[in-house]
Amino acid sequence: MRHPLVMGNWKLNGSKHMVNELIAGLRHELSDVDGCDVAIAPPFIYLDQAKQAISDSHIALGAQNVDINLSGAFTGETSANMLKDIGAKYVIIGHSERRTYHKESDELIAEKFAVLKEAGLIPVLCIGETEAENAAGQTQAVCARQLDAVLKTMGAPALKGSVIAYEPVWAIGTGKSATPAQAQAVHKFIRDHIAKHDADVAAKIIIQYGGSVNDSNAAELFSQPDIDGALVGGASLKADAFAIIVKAAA
Ligand code: G2H
Repeated sequence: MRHPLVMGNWKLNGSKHMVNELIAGLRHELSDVDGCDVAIAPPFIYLDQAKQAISDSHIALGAQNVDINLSGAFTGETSANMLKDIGAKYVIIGHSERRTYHKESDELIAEKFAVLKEAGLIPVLCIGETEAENAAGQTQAVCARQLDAVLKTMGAPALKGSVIAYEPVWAIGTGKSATPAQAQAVHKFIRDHIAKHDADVAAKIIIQYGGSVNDSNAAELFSQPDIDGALVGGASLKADAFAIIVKAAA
């Protein structure tokens, strides 16, 4: 039985005031939630503040990115060891916004996956097709290619304990979520693809859905057999909406 994970990806949003307010709201709303792992991924600059604010709660800390280097002359970057040091548990990699705006390749993302595993952090590997790729019937091929970049360099055992987030790019921040049936079909494809390499890893790996998840559509998405929680963007910025999503997964 897989334990779902609902994670808030705050993206480029927040302030010192908002971090404290939102986390106080989450602590209040989620105090009695059991049966679902919960995490938040604030911007780097607020990670330490957030870590203090979630202390003694069951909310875990995530980060939104990592560099492949551990130290040295890499201006503006943050290493896996630094994230570990600050108390992060999860790190999002391969988000389509980084693939698009920062030109991150499948190969670079596989390197990020490797440094996170080495540091003992849990990668949340985002994969998913664009609208054009979807229209061209390439959804499975794109997801397979993005997964294979990690599988080829690391092997299937490296996926053990990691998290996959299927995020169709056309559904991100658009208010146009994939339907539960659409998402389920791709989640099943992802699990079957991993099973070709390692059936046990495939059966146990958490595959989140991401893309316009909100308090109205979460429950139906989570009712699908291969959807194990969500990576939530916009709706993670409001404690009440995020709590409804978490409770729908629990
Ligand atoms: C997809 C998601 C969070 P949103 O990027 O990763 O964002 O829920 O705003 O579509």
